[in-house]
Amino acid sequence: MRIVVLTGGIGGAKFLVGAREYARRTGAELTAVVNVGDDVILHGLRISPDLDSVMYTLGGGADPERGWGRAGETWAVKNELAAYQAEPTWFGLGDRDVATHLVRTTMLNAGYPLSAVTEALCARWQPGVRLLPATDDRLETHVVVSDPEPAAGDTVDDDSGTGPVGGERAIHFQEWWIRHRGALPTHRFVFVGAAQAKPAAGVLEALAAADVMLIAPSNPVVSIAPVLAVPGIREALAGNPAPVVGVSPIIGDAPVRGMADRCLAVLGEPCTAAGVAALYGARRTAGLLDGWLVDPVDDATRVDGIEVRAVPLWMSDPAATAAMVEAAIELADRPTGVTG
Ligand code: FO1
Repeated sequence: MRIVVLTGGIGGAKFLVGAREYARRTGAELTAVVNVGDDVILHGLRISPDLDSVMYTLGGGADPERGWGRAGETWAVKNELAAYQAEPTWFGLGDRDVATHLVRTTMLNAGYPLSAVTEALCARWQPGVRLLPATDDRLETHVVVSDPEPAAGDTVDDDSGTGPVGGERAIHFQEWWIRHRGALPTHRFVFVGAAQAKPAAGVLEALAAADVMLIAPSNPVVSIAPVLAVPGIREALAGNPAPVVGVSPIIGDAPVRGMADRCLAVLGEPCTAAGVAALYGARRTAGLLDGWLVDPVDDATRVDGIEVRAVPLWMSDPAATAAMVEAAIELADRPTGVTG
């Protein structure tokens, strides 16, 4: 069986640990298509937070408390940059992590696409999952906010074409999240470069050959939407008759982790399992999903055209997460009683 997972963020990395366990047990082949909208160039280095979270987590090198960056990290580079007042000082680059960004940036500058760079980095980490960036092209998530106090180190970029108008400006997602903790008055998210981006090498082939496609319990607005914004990816999911099953990132009225509640509020969408399923939509009404896994606390969730099943969704350990994945595959195999 060939399984393709659309994923991003730290929740997505944890989900892949369970998916890998399931794949090892069943002999399935696992490919992850990973969000690059969080990517940013800082201090001359190309940083790919979601690819790195997945790579470090699956490779046993992630910091378990933070969820991002390396275990056993030290911060000499960060402190030295701060001593030079080199902005942005709100973004912390760990010493071990810097080595990854140096290798990535060197290879990109030499002309290798991000997909090839990722494969090279994974030769060290042996994640046991094929990791593909959604695109090899530049795609950055920017956030249009009410103009906060201008300050040194601001990273303004409004080349989205939908760009800021009077009293608004676009800032990089990392600035919105890390520097401002998502607390600025926020109007919309823009995936800069998405319209021109092409799926990375291997993405369309993996989706066409998939026996089941899973959407990880990642942030639907800033982790999964940028993947689907790459022209051709949504169409590839829809064009493969194999089932698509999503896993809710919301339990009750709160995200399993991260800032999905804030992002959904910006879109005016409810922070519920049903709300996120409706955002993805049912395949039979030109959306994506055949099936949707929710937590037992959301057992009452009903979405027209989507088969909903309840299983515990707390990713407390790899075995619990593998059980979630198994339930998703079972739902894909036997979607019964679809409503609507
Ligand atoms: N998150 C923070 O809250 N503060 C940081 O200084 C920070 C630095 C950082 C460096 C490299 C990296 O790969 C991730 C980093 N993150 C940091 C996490 C990141 O901002 C987000 O959690 C992800 O982009 C969301 O998936």
